[in-house]
Amino acid sequence: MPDRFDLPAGFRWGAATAAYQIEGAVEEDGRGPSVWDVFAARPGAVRDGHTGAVACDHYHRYPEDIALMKDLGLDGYRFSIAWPRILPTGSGPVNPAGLAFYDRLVDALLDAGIAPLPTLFHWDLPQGLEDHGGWLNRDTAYRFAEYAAVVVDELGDRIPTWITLNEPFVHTVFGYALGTHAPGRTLMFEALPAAHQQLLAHGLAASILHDRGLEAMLSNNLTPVRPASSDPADVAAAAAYDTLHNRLFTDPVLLGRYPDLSTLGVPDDIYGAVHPGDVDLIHAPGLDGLGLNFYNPTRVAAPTEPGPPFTLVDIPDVPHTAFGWPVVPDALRQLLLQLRDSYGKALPPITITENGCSVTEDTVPDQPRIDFMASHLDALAAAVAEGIDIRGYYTWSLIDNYEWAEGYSQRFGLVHVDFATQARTPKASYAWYRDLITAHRARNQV
Ligand code: IFM
Repeated sequence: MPDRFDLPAGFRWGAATAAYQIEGAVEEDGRGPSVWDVFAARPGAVRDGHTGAVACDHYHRYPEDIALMKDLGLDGYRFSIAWPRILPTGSGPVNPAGLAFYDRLVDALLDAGIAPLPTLFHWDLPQGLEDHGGWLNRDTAYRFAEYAAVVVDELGDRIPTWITLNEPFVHTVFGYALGTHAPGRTLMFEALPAAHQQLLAHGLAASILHDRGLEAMLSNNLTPVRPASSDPADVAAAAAYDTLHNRLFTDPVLLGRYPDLSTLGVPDDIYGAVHPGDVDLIHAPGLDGLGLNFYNPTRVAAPTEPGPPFTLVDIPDVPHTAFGWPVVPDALRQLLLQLRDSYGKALPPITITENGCSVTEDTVPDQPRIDFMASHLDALAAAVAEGIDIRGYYTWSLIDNYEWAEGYSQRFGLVHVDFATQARTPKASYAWYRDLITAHRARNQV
């Protein structure tokens, strides 16, 4: 395959997963319950009552999965560490068996020549902390810092770069505002202290990483927001949604201040959650890299009924994924340019830490996924040509896995998983990605 994607020589090719979505073994080796174990057991919470109890059984099958990664030629693998494996109730005594699993995983990755890129929190909060309010309790940020120190002291000798949090927007809004994800709270805007507390946790953990000479990244799911029309009401609604989805999670980290939240009707101190000095704790450590998870742009109109000051509307006349998400690859390029315009010199190098699509009934032929990845890599190369510093691309996901409230119905993997037998079968996209990586290496002689 010719290397049509003009990306820099040191560009890092990767794939991503997350603990609860692949590991299974939820009661093994001393792991404590997470909010997702509890939420998924609630009748009606997850499609078809699916849980992550077994998932891809990666906890036992990680050698096979690393062999697939090696064959694929990955430079890096993004995974997450399950907090309840390390500290089963969220704080207190460390569970050595939990740490030992990640020791084995990291060593096996390094043996395979694959750089581990861990995320410290990808939504599986220990239920013991949720019982005390979860991310609505400021204390959780400090418990996260303790957990981060334990993990980093164990694995930091082998891993230079860490992601603190995955998608605090999605965790806050789906988990605490709308209740469609764990922990299932329906607080609407009063959920936003959970956002602040996660950002505080990020800042505290970033300082811990820097104190040990390691790099800190944060992975946000960002979306370019388009008004449905040029009507000033739609334009104002789009600005409000942009504040909620994007700026609330990026401005404090990169600029050291929260955006004006009055358009959301949220007080400046986020219902008393923001204490003096917090924003400094979030901003001062600095960010060594921004992890960008990109799936789709968002079209926004003025609200038609009382409630949030915006309505999300579909984007017509574009293809949609099995999930119903609009496919607009150039929106990735536009988002990257917008980030540069908004943050200028404060914008650190970017790594795409997730990008991919679900194809519901796919097995091995998965041309829509190849088309999705190819078109987004074209957009990425265009952004690089316009001067944006992009260091790597981690596709979501290496293997089909547990797609949260959708259970196992949405398949995002380059590798098909038969959840009855756990058989792994590489899809057409796997071969395509392997050839792309090989061609990029050949062209750059690395
Ligand atoms: O599966 C999720 C992942 O956990 C976080 N980012 C989006 C993916 C697809 O929905």
